[in-house]
Amino acid sequence: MKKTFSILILSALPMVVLAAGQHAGGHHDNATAFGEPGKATEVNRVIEVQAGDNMRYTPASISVRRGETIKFVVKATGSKLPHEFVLGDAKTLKEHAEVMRRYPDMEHEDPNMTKVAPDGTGELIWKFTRAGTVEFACLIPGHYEAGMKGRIRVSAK
Ligand SMILES: [Cu+2]
Repeated sequence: MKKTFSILILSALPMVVLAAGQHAGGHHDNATAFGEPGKATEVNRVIEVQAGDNMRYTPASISVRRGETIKFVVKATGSKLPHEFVLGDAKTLKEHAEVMRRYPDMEHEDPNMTKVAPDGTGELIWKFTRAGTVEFACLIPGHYEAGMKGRIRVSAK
């Protein structure tokens, strides 16, 4: 009995950690180390990203400048599968993918992501506030594991 209990606690832990990570921070509610939700009135550039049913993004490598607000227009080019475009750092995305895999029916909807129906289009406006590398991924179970991810290089200038 005691053993079962601790296993339950352990499997629930990643969700708690994720929830805490997403809702932490007072003033800038959704600000993260990899940026913050951008305003539609401040979009500097529109970047189109195709999400294919072959579990690949095109382009998979994107360059932006620190301070830029980008509107990502994500198009699912296959007609069979839904996809996502979730921004984050490598560690967080990996952990999030693990939770999604463990709880396949879990609905997630966060300010750093957009969901795309088969043949559909999703939009995400994001401001990059720090130089470095930001990753993006599709966290639908099986997609991330199949390599559905990409990289955004944020230059300091
Ligand atoms: Cu996908």
